[in-house]
Amino acid sequence: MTHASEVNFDGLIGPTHNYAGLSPGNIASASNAGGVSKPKAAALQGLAKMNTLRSLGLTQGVLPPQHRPDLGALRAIGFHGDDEKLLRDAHESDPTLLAAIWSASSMWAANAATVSPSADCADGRVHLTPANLISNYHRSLEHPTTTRALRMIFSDESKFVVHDPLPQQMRYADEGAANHIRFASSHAEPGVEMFVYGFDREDPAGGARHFPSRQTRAACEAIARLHQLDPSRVVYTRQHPDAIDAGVFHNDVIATGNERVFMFHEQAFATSRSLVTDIAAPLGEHLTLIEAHDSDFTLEDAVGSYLFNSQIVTLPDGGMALIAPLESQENERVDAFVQRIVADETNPIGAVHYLDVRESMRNGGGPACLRLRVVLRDDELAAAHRGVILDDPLSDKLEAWINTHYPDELSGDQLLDPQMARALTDALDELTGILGMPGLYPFQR
Ligand code: SUG
Repeated sequence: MTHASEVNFDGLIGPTHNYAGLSPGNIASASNAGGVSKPKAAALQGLAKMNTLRSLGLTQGVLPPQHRPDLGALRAIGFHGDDEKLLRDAHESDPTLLAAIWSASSMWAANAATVSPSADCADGRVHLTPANLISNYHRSLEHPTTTRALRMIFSDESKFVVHDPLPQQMRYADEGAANHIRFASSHAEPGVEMFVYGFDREDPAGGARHFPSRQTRAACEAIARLHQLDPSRVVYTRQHPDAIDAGVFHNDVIATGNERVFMFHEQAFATSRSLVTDIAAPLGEHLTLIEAHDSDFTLEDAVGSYLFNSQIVTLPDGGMALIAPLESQENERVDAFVQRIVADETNPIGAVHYLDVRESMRNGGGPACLRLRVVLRDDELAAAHRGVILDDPLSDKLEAWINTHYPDELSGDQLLDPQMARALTDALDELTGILGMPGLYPFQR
Protein backbone atom coordinates (compact mmCIF):
# COMPACT_ATOMS: atom_id res chain seq x y z
CA MET A 1 0.00 0.00 0.00
CA THR A 2 1.44 3.39 -0.96
CA HIS A 3 1.95 5.81 1.86
CA ALA A 4 -0.58 8.58 2.42
CA SER A 5 -0.84 11.26 5.08
CA GLU A 6 -3.16 14.03 6.09
CA VAL A 7 -1.98 17.45 5.03
CA ASN A 8 -3.69 20.30 6.85
CA PHE A 9 -4.19 23.43 4.79
CA ASP A 10 -4.81 26.28 7.22
CA GLY A 11 -6.52 29.47 6.20
CA LEU A 12 -4.01 32.29 6.65
CA ILE A 13 -5.96 34.73 8.81
CA GLY A 14 -6.58 37.85 6.74
CA PRO A 15 -5.73 41.47 7.63
CA THR A 16 -9.41 42.47 7.97
CA HIS A 17 -10.24 39.98 10.77
CA ASN A 18 -12.99 41.67 12.80
CA TYR A 19 -15.90 40.98 15.14
CA ALA A 20 -19.22 41.79 13.51
CA GLY A 21 -21.71 39.25 14.90
CA LEU A 22 -22.61 38.02 11.44
CA SER A 23 -23.43 34.37 12.20
CA PRO A 24 -26.72 33.64 13.99
CA GLY A 25 -26.41 30.48 16.05
CA ASN A 26 -22.66 30.99 16.56
CA ILE A 27 -22.56 32.09 20.19
CA ALA A 28 -18.97 33.39 20.24
CA SER A 29 -19.61 35.51 17.14
CA ALA A 30 -22.77 36.98 18.67
CA SER A 31 -21.27 37.70 22.07
CA ASN A 32 -18.14 39.42 20.72
CA ALA A 33 -19.97 41.52 18.12
CA GLY A 34 -18.63 45.05 17.96
CA GLY A 35 -15.43 44.21 19.84
CA VAL A 36 -12.01 45.42 18.77
CA SER A 37 -10.10 42.68 16.94
CA LYS A 38 -6.33 42.22 16.65
CA PRO A 39 -5.65 41.11 13.07
CA LYS A 40 -1.85 40.94 13.41
CA ALA A 41 -1.98 38.86 16.59
CA ALA A 42 -4.66 36.66 15.02
CA ALA A 43 -2.57 35.87 11.94
CA LEU A 44 0.54 35.19 14.06
CA GLN A 45 -1.47 32.83 16.30
CA GLY A 46 -2.62 30.96 13.17
CA LEU A 47 0.92 30.77 11.80
CA ALA A 48 2.21 29.52 15.17
CA LYS A 49 -0.38 26.73 15.06
CA MET A 50 0.79 25.70 11.60
CA ASN A 51 4.39 25.64 12.84
CA THR A 52 3.43 23.53 15.87
CA LEU A 53 2.02 20.91 13.49
CA ARG A 54 5.24 21.05 11.46
CA SER A 55 7.31 20.60 14.61
CA LEU A 56 5.40 17.35 15.20
CA GLY A 57 6.68 16.09 11.84
CA LEU A 58 3.53 16.80 9.81
CA THR A 59 3.17 18.41 6.39
CA GLN A 60 1.38 21.73 6.61
CA GLY A 61 -0.17 23.82 3.85
CA VAL A 62 -1.55 27.34 3.77
CA LEU A 63 -4.55 28.83 1.95
CA PRO A 64 -4.38 32.54 1.13
CA PRO A 65 -6.93 34.94 2.62
CA GLN A 66 -9.50 36.50 0.30
CA HIS A 67 -9.56 40.02 -1.08
CA ARG A 68 -11.54 42.17 1.32
CA PRO A 69 -13.27 44.54 1.33
CA ASP A 70 -15.16 42.89 -1.53
CA LEU A 71 -16.30 46.04 -3.30
CA GLY A 72 -17.41 43.96 -6.30
CA ALA A 73 -20.05 42.42 -4.03
CA LEU A 74 -21.44 45.92 -3.36
CA ARG A 75 -21.51 46.75 -7.07
CA ALA A 76 -23.34 43.47 -7.71
CA ILE A 77 -26.23 44.73 -5.57
CA GLY A 78 -26.44 48.15 -7.16
CA PHE A 79 -24.08 50.37 -5.18
CA HIS A 80 -21.89 52.56 -7.37
CA GLY A 81 -19.31 55.31 -7.36
CA ASP A 82 -15.76 55.47 -6.05
CA ASP A 83 -14.50 53.30 -3.19
CA GLU A 84 -15.24 55.91 -0.54
CA LYS A 85 -18.84 56.30 -1.72
CA LEU A 86 -19.35 52.55 -1.99
CA LEU A 87 -18.25 52.03 1.60
CA ARG A 88 -20.26 54.97 2.94
CA ASP A 89 -23.45 54.06 1.07
CA ALA A 90 -23.24 50.42 2.13
CA HIS A 91 -22.79 51.49 5.76
CA GLU A 92 -25.75 53.88 5.57
CA SER A 93 -27.91 51.20 4.04
CA ASP A 94 -26.95 48.55 6.62
CA PRO A 95 -23.82 48.46 8.85
CA THR A 96 -23.84 44.64 8.82
CA LEU A 97 -23.57 44.72 5.03
CA LEU A 98 -20.41 46.79 5.33
CA ALA A 99 -19.00 44.38 7.90
CA ALA A 100 -19.85 41.40 5.69
CA ILE A 101 -17.79 42.61 2.75
CA TRP A 102 -14.79 43.13 5.07
CA SER A 103 -15.09 39.77 6.83
CA ALA A 104 -11.97 37.61 6.94
CA SER A 105 -14.16 34.52 7.37
CA SER A 106 -12.28 32.46 4.76
CA MET A 107 -9.75 31.79 7.57
CA TRP A 108 -12.06 28.91 8.64
CA ALA A 109 -10.79 26.56 5.98
CA ALA A 110 -12.79 23.60 7.33
CA ASN A 111 -15.64 25.34 5.51
CA ALA A 112 -13.71 25.79 2.27
CA ALA A 113 -14.60 22.40 0.78
CA THR A 114 -15.39 18.75 1.37
CA VAL A 115 -12.51 16.48 0.42
CA SER A 116 -12.52 12.76 -0.41
CA PRO A 117 -9.14 11.01 -0.65
CA SER A 118 -8.41 9.07 -3.84
CA ALA A 119 -8.69 5.72 -2.02
CA ASP A 120 -12.43 6.39 -1.55
CA CYS A 121 -13.30 7.60 -5.07
CA ALA A 122 -14.16 5.25 -7.94
CA ASP A 123 -11.97 7.10 -10.45
CA GLY A 124 -8.93 7.00 -8.12
CA ARG A 125 -8.60 10.79 -7.96
CA VAL A 126 -8.85 13.16 -4.97
CA HIS A 127 -12.22 14.95 -5.14
CA LEU A 128 -12.85 18.40 -3.66
CA THR A 129 -16.18 20.26 -3.65
CA PRO A 130 -15.90 23.91 -2.55
CA ALA A 131 -18.71 24.77 -0.11
CA ASN A 132 -21.34 27.25 -1.31
CA LEU A 133 -21.75 28.60 2.27
CA ILE A 134 -25.09 30.12 1.36
CA SER A 135 -26.46 30.18 4.93
CA ASN A 136 -24.68 33.45 5.75
CA TYR A 137 -24.22 36.29 3.25
CA HIS A 138 -20.62 37.14 4.28
CA ARG A 139 -19.58 33.52 3.83
CA SER A 140 -21.43 33.12 0.52
CA LEU A 141 -18.89 35.56 -0.95
CA GLU A 142 -16.05 33.10 -0.41
CA HIS A 143 -16.62 30.29 -2.90
CA PRO A 144 -15.44 31.93 -6.18
CA THR A 145 -11.96 32.66 -4.82
CA THR A 146 -11.87 29.40 -2.84
CA THR A 147 -12.63 27.44 -6.01
CA ARG A 148 -9.95 29.32 -7.88
CA ALA A 149 -7.36 28.78 -5.13
CA LEU A 150 -8.09 25.05 -4.93
CA ARG A 151 -7.86 24.73 -8.72
CA MET A 152 -4.47 26.45 -8.64
CA ILE A 153 -3.17 24.20 -5.87
CA PHE A 154 -4.68 20.95 -7.16
CA SER A 155 -4.30 21.61 -10.87
CA ASP A 156 -3.17 18.16 -12.06
CA GLU A 157 -6.40 16.75 -13.46
CA SER A 158 -4.98 13.24 -13.62
CA LYS A 159 -4.90 13.26 -9.81
CA PHE A 160 -7.42 15.87 -8.61
CA VAL A 161 -10.95 17.05 -9.40
CA VAL A 162 -12.12 20.38 -7.99
CA HIS A 163 -15.87 20.44 -8.63
CA ASP A 164 -18.02 23.54 -8.89
CA PRO A 165 -19.78 24.39 -5.62
CA LEU A 166 -23.31 22.96 -5.28
CA PRO A 167 -26.24 25.05 -6.61
CA GLN A 168 -26.71 28.32 -4.69
CA GLN A 169 -30.03 27.37 -3.18
CA MET A 170 -31.14 26.43 0.35
CA ARG A 171 -31.92 22.90 -0.79
CA TYR A 172 -28.17 22.39 -1.30
CA ALA A 173 -26.84 24.48 1.58
CA ASP A 174 -23.32 23.20 2.20
CA GLU A 175 -20.68 24.14 4.81
CA GLY A 176 -17.92 21.79 3.68
CA ALA A 177 -15.67 19.55 5.75
CA ALA A 178 -16.94 20.92 9.09
CA ASN A 179 -19.82 18.46 8.68
CA HIS A 180 -17.81 15.52 7.36
CA ILE A 181 -15.58 12.94 9.07
CA ARG A 182 -13.66 10.24 7.29
CA PHE A 183 -12.78 7.03 9.12
CA ALA A 184 -10.18 4.52 7.87
CA SER A 185 -7.83 1.88 9.28
CA SER A 186 -5.06 4.18 8.12
CA HIS A 187 -5.08 7.28 5.91
CA ALA A 188 -3.96 5.28 2.85
CA GLU A 189 -6.75 2.73 2.98
CA PRO A 190 -10.32 3.06 1.67
CA GLY A 191 -12.42 4.81 4.28
CA VAL A 192 -15.97 5.27 5.42
CA GLU A 193 -17.17 8.84 5.00
CA MET A 194 -19.71 10.25 7.43
CA PHE A 195 -21.80 13.25 6.35
CA VAL A 196 -23.67 15.19 9.01
CA TYR A 197 -26.66 17.43 8.25
CA GLY A 198 -29.06 19.58 10.22
CA PHE A 199 -31.93 19.86 7.74
CA ASP A 200 -33.74 17.09 5.88
CA ARG A 201 -36.59 17.82 3.43
CA GLU A 202 -38.06 14.41 4.25
CA ASP A 203 -38.38 15.37 7.93
CA PRO A 204 -38.46 19.16 8.18
CA ALA A 205 -39.99 19.10 11.67
CA GLY A 206 -37.08 17.10 13.12
CA GLY A 207 -34.65 20.01 12.97
CA ALA A 208 -33.49 22.76 15.30
CA ARG A 209 -36.11 25.27 16.44
CA HIS A 210 -34.11 28.24 17.59
CA PHE A 211 -30.99 28.50 15.43
CA PRO A 212 -30.49 27.84 11.70
CA SER A 213 -29.45 24.44 10.36
CA ARG A 214 -26.70 25.17 7.87
CA GLN A 215 -26.22 21.81 6.13
CA THR A 216 -28.85 19.81 4.25
CA ARG A 217 -29.01 16.11 3.68
CA ALA A 218 -29.53 16.77 -0.05
CA ALA A 219 -26.18 18.60 -0.16
CA CYS A 220 -24.44 15.66 1.54
CA GLU A 221 -25.94 13.20 -0.93
CA ALA A 222 -24.92 15.36 -3.89
CA ILE A 223 -21.31 15.50 -2.71
CA ALA A 224 -21.15 11.73 -2.16
CA ARG A 225 -22.39 11.25 -5.75
CA LEU A 226 -19.99 13.82 -7.21
CA HIS A 227 -17.07 12.22 -5.38
CA GLN A 228 -18.02 8.78 -6.73
CA LEU A 229 -18.06 7.27 -3.25
CA ASP A 230 -19.15 3.66 -2.76
CA PRO A 231 -22.69 4.06 -1.30
CA SER A 232 -22.08 1.13 1.04
CA ARG A 233 -19.21 3.11 2.62
CA VAL A 234 -21.12 6.35 3.18
CA VAL A 235 -23.04 7.16 6.36
CA TYR A 236 -25.50 10.06 6.73
CA THR A 237 -26.46 11.22 10.16
CA ARG A 238 -28.39 14.12 11.59
CA GLN A 239 -27.14 16.60 14.15
CA HIS A 240 -29.12 16.56 17.35
CA PRO A 241 -31.51 19.55 17.10
CA ASP A 242 -30.79 20.44 20.74
CA ALA A 243 -27.09 20.65 19.89
CA ILE A 244 -27.73 23.17 17.10
CA ASP A 245 -29.95 25.14 19.46
CA ALA A 246 -27.15 25.13 22.06
CA GLY A 247 -24.74 26.74 19.56
CA VAL A 248 -23.39 23.76 17.58
CA PHE A 249 -23.67 25.48 14.20
CA HIS A 250 -21.26 22.97 12.63
CA ASN A 251 -20.79 19.33 13.62
CA ASP A 252 -17.07 19.92 14.26
CA VAL A 253 -18.07 21.84 17.40
CA ILE A 254 -19.36 18.59 18.94
CA ALA A 255 -17.63 15.63 17.24
CA THR A 256 -14.40 14.73 15.49
CA GLY A 257 -12.48 11.71 14.35
CA ASN A 258 -9.24 10.49 12.88
CA GLU A 259 -8.60 7.11 11.29
CA ARG A 260 -10.29 4.67 13.75
CA VAL A 261 -10.82 7.19 16.56
CA PHE A 262 -14.26 8.76 16.97
CA MET A 263 -14.68 11.42 19.65
CA PHE A 264 -18.09 12.96 20.30
CA HIS A 265 -20.46 14.23 22.95
CA GLU A 266 -23.47 12.07 23.71
CA GLN A 267 -25.77 14.85 22.51
CA ALA A 268 -24.06 15.33 19.14
CA PHE A 269 -26.30 13.20 16.96
CA ALA A 270 -29.99 12.43 16.71
CA THR A 271 -29.09 8.71 16.72
CA SER A 272 -25.72 7.83 18.25
CA ARG A 273 -25.91 4.13 19.04
CA SER A 274 -26.76 2.82 15.56
CA LEU A 275 -24.35 5.35 14.03
CA VAL A 276 -21.28 3.66 15.49
CA THR A 277 -22.32 0.29 14.02
CA ASP A 278 -23.12 1.93 10.67
CA ILE A 279 -19.54 3.22 10.46
CA ALA A 280 -17.77 0.18 11.91
CA ALA A 281 -19.56 -2.42 9.76
CA PRO A 282 -18.28 -1.30 6.31
CA LEU A 283 -14.92 -0.42 7.87
CA GLY A 284 -14.64 -4.00 9.09
CA GLU A 285 -13.03 -2.81 12.32
CA HIS A 286 -13.94 -1.60 15.74
CA LEU A 287 -13.84 2.14 16.25
CA THR A 288 -12.04 3.52 19.26
CA LEU A 289 -14.81 5.56 20.86
CA ILE A 290 -14.14 8.56 23.05
CA GLU A 291 -17.59 9.61 24.16
CA ALA A 292 -18.17 12.50 26.53
CA HIS A 293 -21.28 12.15 28.66
CA ASP A 294 -23.21 14.91 30.31
CA SER A 295 -21.72 13.68 33.57
CA ASP A 296 -18.24 14.47 32.16
CA PHE A 297 -19.23 17.90 30.88
CA THR A 298 -22.32 19.45 29.35
CA LEU A 299 -23.21 20.58 25.86
CA GLU A 300 -22.62 24.15 27.09
CA ASP A 301 -19.11 23.18 28.25
CA ALA A 302 -18.48 21.66 24.83
CA VAL A 303 -19.58 24.85 23.06
CA GLY A 304 -17.65 27.11 25.44
CA SER A 305 -14.43 25.07 25.46
CA TYR A 306 -14.43 23.88 21.82
CA LEU A 307 -12.77 20.60 22.82
CA PHE A 308 -14.34 18.79 19.85
CA ASN A 309 -12.83 21.41 17.57
CA SER A 310 -9.44 19.97 18.42
CA GLN A 311 -7.40 18.39 15.67
CA ILE A 312 -6.59 14.73 16.25
CA VAL A 313 -3.47 14.12 14.19
CA THR A 314 -1.58 10.95 13.35
CA LEU A 315 2.11 11.37 14.13
CA PRO A 316 4.92 9.90 12.02
CA ASP A 317 5.40 7.10 14.61
CA GLY A 318 1.73 6.07 14.28
CA GLY A 319 0.61 7.56 17.61
CA MET A 320 -1.81 10.46 17.79
CA ALA A 321 -1.87 13.91 19.40
CA LEU A 322 -4.69 16.27 20.26
CA ILE A 323 -4.28 19.91 19.18
CA ALA A 324 -6.74 21.69 21.45
CA PRO A 325 -7.62 25.32 22.14
CA LEU A 326 -6.50 26.94 25.42
CA GLU A 327 -10.18 27.42 26.27
CA SER A 328 -10.42 23.63 26.79
CA GLN A 329 -7.62 23.71 29.33
CA GLU A 330 -9.35 26.55 31.15
CA ASN A 331 -12.49 24.48 31.72
CA GLU A 332 -11.69 22.15 34.65
CA ARG A 333 -14.15 19.43 33.68
CA VAL A 334 -13.03 19.45 30.07
CA ASP A 335 -9.34 19.45 30.98
CA ALA A 336 -9.90 16.53 33.36
CA PHE A 337 -11.56 14.64 30.50
CA VAL A 338 -8.58 15.40 28.24
CA GLN A 339 -6.13 14.19 30.88
CA ARG A 340 -8.10 10.92 31.09
CA ILE A 341 -7.92 10.51 27.30
CA VAL A 342 -4.16 11.03 27.27
CA ALA A 343 -3.60 8.60 30.18
CA ASP A 344 -5.91 5.92 28.75
CA GLU A 345 -3.82 3.42 26.80
CA THR A 346 -6.81 1.91 25.01
CA ASN A 347 -6.78 4.89 22.62
CA PRO A 348 -3.80 6.06 20.51
CA ILE A 349 -3.86 9.69 21.73
CA GLY A 350 -0.68 10.11 23.77
CA ALA A 351 -0.36 13.90 24.10
CA VAL A 352 -2.30 17.13 24.12
CA HIS A 353 -0.99 20.48 22.87
CA TYR A 354 -3.08 23.41 24.05
CA LEU A 355 -2.71 26.32 21.62
CA ASP A 356 -3.68 29.97 21.67
CA VAL A 357 -5.98 30.80 18.75
CA ARG A 358 -8.08 33.17 20.86
CA GLU A 359 -8.62 35.78 18.17
CA SER A 360 -10.28 33.21 15.91
CA MET A 361 -12.06 31.56 18.85
CA ARG A 362 -13.82 34.84 19.63
CA ASN A 363 -15.59 34.43 16.28
CA GLY A 364 -16.37 30.74 16.89
CA GLY A 365 -13.36 29.26 15.07
CA GLY A 366 -11.12 26.78 16.90
CA PRO A 367 -8.04 24.83 15.74
CA ALA A 368 -10.04 22.43 13.53
CA CYS A 369 -12.09 25.23 11.93
CA LEU A 370 -8.88 26.86 10.75
CA ARG A 371 -7.79 23.90 8.64
CA LEU A 372 -8.88 21.86 5.64
CA ARG A 373 -7.78 18.23 5.88
CA VAL A 374 -6.52 16.75 2.63
CA VAL A 375 -5.34 13.13 2.73
CA LEU A 376 -2.73 12.74 -0.01
CA ARG A 377 -0.54 9.90 -1.24
CA ASP A 378 3.10 10.91 -1.61
CA ASP A 379 2.79 11.23 -5.40
CA GLU A 380 -0.31 13.41 -4.98
CA LEU A 381 1.47 15.66 -2.52
CA ALA A 382 4.34 15.97 -5.00
CA ALA A 383 1.83 17.02 -7.69
CA ALA A 384 0.19 19.74 -5.56
CA HIS A 385 1.40 23.35 -5.84
CA ARG A 386 4.54 23.50 -3.67
CA GLY A 387 4.33 27.25 -3.06
CA VAL A 388 1.70 26.74 -0.35
CA ILE A 389 3.52 24.00 1.58
CA LEU A 390 4.97 25.59 4.69
CA ASP A 391 8.70 25.40 5.41
CA ASP A 392 11.01 27.70 7.40
CA PRO A 393 11.68 30.18 4.56
CA LEU A 394 7.96 30.48 3.71
CA SER A 395 7.04 30.85 7.37
CA ASP A 396 9.62 33.65 7.74
CA LYS A 397 8.29 35.42 4.65
CA LEU A 398 4.68 35.16 5.84
CA GLU A 399 5.61 36.42 9.29
CA ALA A 400 7.41 39.44 7.81
CA TRP A 401 4.49 40.07 5.43
CA ILE A 402 2.01 39.98 8.33
CA ASN A 403 4.15 42.26 10.48
CA THR A 404 4.48 44.78 7.65
CA HIS A 405 0.88 44.98 6.48
CA TYR A 406 -1.54 44.00 9.24
CA PRO A 407 -3.24 46.49 11.53
CA ASP A 408 -2.67 45.85 15.23
CA GLU A 409 -6.31 46.57 15.93
CA LEU A 410 -9.48 46.87 13.90
CA SER A 411 -12.85 48.24 14.92
CA GLY A 412 -16.09 48.90 13.04
CA ASP A 413 -15.47 52.60 12.33
CA GLN A 414 -12.30 51.79 10.36
CA LEU A 415 -14.32 49.89 7.79
CA LEU A 416 -15.19 53.19 6.07
CA ASP A 417 -11.55 53.86 5.16
CA PRO A 418 -10.87 53.54 1.39
CA GLN A 419 -7.14 54.10 1.91
CA MET A 420 -6.87 51.05 4.10
CA ALA A 421 -8.78 49.09 1.47
CA ARG A 422 -6.25 50.12 -1.20
CA ALA A 423 -3.24 49.34 0.99
CA LEU A 424 -4.58 45.86 1.72
CA THR A 425 -5.10 45.23 -1.99
CA ASP A 426 -1.41 45.98 -2.59
CA ALA A 427 -0.47 43.69 0.29
CA LEU A 428 -2.46 40.79 -1.18
CA ASP A 429 -0.85 41.39 -4.56
CA GLU A 430 2.50 40.89 -2.82
CA LEU A 431 1.21 37.73 -1.10
CA THR A 432 0.36 36.01 -4.38
CA GLY A 433 4.01 36.56 -5.32
CA ILE A 434 5.16 34.92 -2.07
CA LEU A 435 2.85 31.92 -2.59
CA GLY A 436 3.40 31.65 -6.35
CA MET A 437 -0.30 32.16 -7.11
CA PRO A 438 -0.41 35.17 -9.47
CA GLY A 439 -3.88 35.96 -10.79
CA LEU A 440 -5.70 34.49 -7.78
CA TYR A 441 -7.67 37.62 -6.96
CA PRO A 442 -10.27 39.28 -9.21
CA PHE A 443 -8.34 42.60 -9.08
CA GLN A 444 -5.35 40.85 -10.66
CA ARG A 445 -7.26 39.77 -13.73
O1 SUG B 1 -19.26 30.45 9.92
N1 SUG B 1 -17.76 32.72 12.13
C1 SUG B 1 -17.70 31.47 11.38
C2 SUG B 1 -16.98 30.42 12.19
C3 SUG B 1 -16.72 29.18 11.41
C4 SUG B 1 -16.15 28.07 12.24
N2 SUG B 1 -15.89 26.93 11.45
C5 SUG B 1 -16.09 25.65 11.82
N3 SUG B 1 -16.79 25.33 12.88
N4 SUG B 1 -15.62 24.72 11.06
C6 SUG B 1 -19.10 30.99 11.01
O2 SUG B 1 -20.01 31.14 11.84
C7 SUG B 1 -18.24 35.08 12.40
C8 SUG B 1 -17.93 36.38 11.69
C9 SUG B 1 -18.33 37.58 12.47
O3 SUG B 1 -19.30 37.51 13.24
O4 SUG B 1 -17.67 38.63 12.33
C10 SUG B 1 -18.11 33.85 11.51
O5 SUG B 1 -18.34 33.94 10.32
